[in-house]
Amino acid sequence: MEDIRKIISEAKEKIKNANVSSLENIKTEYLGKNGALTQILKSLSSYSIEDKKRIGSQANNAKSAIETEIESKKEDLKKSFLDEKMRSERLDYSKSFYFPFSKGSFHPIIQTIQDISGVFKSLGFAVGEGSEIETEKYNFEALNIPESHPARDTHDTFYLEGLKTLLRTHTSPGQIHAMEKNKPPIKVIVPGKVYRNEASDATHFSTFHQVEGLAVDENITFVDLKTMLADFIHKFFGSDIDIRFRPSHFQFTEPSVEVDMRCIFCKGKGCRLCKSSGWIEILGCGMVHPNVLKAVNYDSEKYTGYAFGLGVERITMFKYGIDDIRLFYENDLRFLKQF
Ligand code: FA5
Repeated sequence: MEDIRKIISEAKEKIKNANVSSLENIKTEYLGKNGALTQILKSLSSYSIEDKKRIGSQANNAKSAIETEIESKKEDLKKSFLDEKMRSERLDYSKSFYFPFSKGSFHPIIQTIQDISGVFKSLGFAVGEGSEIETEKYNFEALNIPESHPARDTHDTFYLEGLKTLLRTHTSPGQIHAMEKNKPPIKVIVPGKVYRNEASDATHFSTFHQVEGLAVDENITFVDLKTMLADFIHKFFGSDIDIRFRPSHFQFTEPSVEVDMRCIFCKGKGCRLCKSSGWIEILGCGMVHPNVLKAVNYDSEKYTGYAFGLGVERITMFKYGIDDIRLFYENDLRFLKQF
């Protein structure tokens, strides 16, 4: 209880002195996945029922109090920003228009999706489309994540109120749609926007883009996946890029792997962006789990396949040396005009 009281007063003090970017960091520090309060809530299982109730309710009150403080600080910052903007950007209505008008351009993320799609097309993939609103069946069940499976908790899902639908948390439902609509052999990518109810930092955002990939045929092996991905990465970034394959876990692939790129910001020495590891994760992948093939009535004895999902924002950050994912979504023309 003493720890919780300390956390509240420390957080309030930090929020009082925060600016726009440090406010997000404070949110992550206290309320994020590994935040101070989240840690306390996670540790509750080791307490007696009485203590669990007492500490749990205090921790939840503290969480709401910090959230309220952050929201009210956000409003204050927004107001002082707008006041300042009004003062500094008085429009001169007497000025005439400048010709020619600027035509605008594609957003860097859309450009990257087009570039990524171009490379995959050259590797024999078709380009498919998915839907941002999905049902639990496609986002979870058909992907071998049954109801009440703990893997659902890691997805930080936005459910749509009153409906049995949600904002897709990854592009992997695209695998199921592609298999339902086609018979093997299949070789397709599905790019699109995904949503997660999670705190943002330099490499995480609550709305981001992924490119899903799926190949199903007879005799597809893990070697096909590995060589194809290495081929893609070298075609996209050039041959001197350093990547590593790291064992991982996804419910819908077995075995599963994540691919990291050596951090270009610190050249692998360790920095804020790569969380001192020298590597940044860009994609998850693996061999399609037999249960996923069975969910679409494919013969899992006859067919095998690989699947992957890569993070478009991370790839764009690497491509152009951008050190904060939030820049993509601030709509600052000084940033966007560089692309
Ligand atoms: C998935 O979403 C799996 N569906 C990927 C997959 C597909 C695995 C097919 C196996 C087979 P993950 O949550 O790790 O996995 O996200 C994949 C990639 O999206 C990450 O490697 C990262 O590049 C990017 N990513 C994940 N969370 C965020 C976020 N909050 N902000 C920006 N990019 C993110």
